[in-house]
Amino acid sequence: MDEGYSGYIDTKFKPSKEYLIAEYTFEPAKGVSFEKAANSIAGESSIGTWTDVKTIKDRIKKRLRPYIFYLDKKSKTVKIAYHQDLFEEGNIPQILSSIGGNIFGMGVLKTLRLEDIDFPEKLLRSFKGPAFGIQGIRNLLGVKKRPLVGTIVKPKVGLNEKEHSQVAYETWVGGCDIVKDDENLSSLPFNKFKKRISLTLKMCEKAEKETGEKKVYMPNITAETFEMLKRAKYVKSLGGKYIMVDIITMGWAALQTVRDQNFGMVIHAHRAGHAAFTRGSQGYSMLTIAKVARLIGVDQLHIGTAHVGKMEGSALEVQGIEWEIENRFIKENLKQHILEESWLNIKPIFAVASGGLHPGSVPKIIERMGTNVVIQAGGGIHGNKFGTRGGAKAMRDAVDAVMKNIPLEKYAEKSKELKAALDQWGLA
Ligand code: CAP
Ligand code: MG
Repeated sequence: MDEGYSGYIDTKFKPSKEYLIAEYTFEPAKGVSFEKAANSIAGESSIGTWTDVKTIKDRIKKRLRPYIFYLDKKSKTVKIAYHQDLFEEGNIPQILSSIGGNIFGMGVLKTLRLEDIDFPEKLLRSFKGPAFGIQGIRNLLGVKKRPLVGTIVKPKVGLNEKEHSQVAYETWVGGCDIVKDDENLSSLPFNKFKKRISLTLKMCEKAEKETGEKKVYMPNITAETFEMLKRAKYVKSLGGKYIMVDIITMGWAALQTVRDQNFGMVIHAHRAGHAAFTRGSQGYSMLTIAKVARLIGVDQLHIGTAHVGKMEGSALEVQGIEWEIENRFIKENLKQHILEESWLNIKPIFAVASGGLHPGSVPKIIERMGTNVVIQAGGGIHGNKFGTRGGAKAMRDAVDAVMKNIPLEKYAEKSKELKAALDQWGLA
């Protein structure tokens, strides 16, 4: 068995621009050699199967055979070049079914992780990428340099539409730029989508008038695809500028559809469930998820907090992802399993740091993630002893303090809300 998967190793091969490169780390199953396992990955994700088939042609072998051109047993890494003709342009599900599909279930592997994908120009140009990206969002909000400040209405679910809109209003007037729904709030018996959106967008307008600042609301439109499009259209009809989606649970095809029909709105990407793929040594890396999301065209994406907040993800890993999504040209970094990539016309997107953050987290977030970041706090705002408005003010004060290079404790002498937050949760 398995004689079909062989002969793909060629460490002298130098992939031309017509090849997609995938980097994997893996551990073979007991008794299986590293080379055998690598051949199986390469074969099953392209033209091979477990035995030689009589239907294979020389022309297929010649043009479409994969090349394992890099193997390193110590770091358990291989790089495989796949000819671009193996992939359909503009079709993420097909690409991932090929290089990130069956191979995850193969008996010859104990673990497998798709670390990164370097897309060839032809494939890259077949995707739209983000409509707005970092600069588009900064223009929309009129915020030039500082990080954007956001909140998630809390409790996650439970508030009715009116309560929801009121909490949103309080955070905007307190100092937040952005208010978003939580990932599990869609249209529920006690909080219906249409009513929530219309009330909250009205409050957004009111807050804009009162503060003289631009404010945005990110309604979670996640649902079945046709329903999602209806919801997006509704948001647009009421003057909304943003939509939010749960990119993992909705699926890549649905995300492509929403990007195609975004009605000119910014797309905020929540990644709930990503860790089912990205945690540990089996699955896709978060870097891979982030690259696919940028390619399809989300404008901002949750990538973690660089070990400051409540979610898993080392500072180094999160920084690597941030570098990838914020730049046009990425240099290879073997140690971090980051491949070279040229993003060409695909715009850079905003990193969203969220999960367990509070005002005391802000200095470290900015130190580790820079100023091109959306800093979001749910509990860290609505848990402030001065309530939601005070909590939002504390968060904005923390960002302003860091931008002015003033230590938070000092800034807190003139901000009772910030002081309360620091007393409650300390400095990260
Ligand atoms: C944050 C959050 C986000 C997480 C997701 C939550 O709330 O709304 O969904 O940030 O994680 O429900 O936990 P808090 P990630 O500010 O109250 O923690 O951004 O890592 O995908
Ligand atoms: Mg959430």
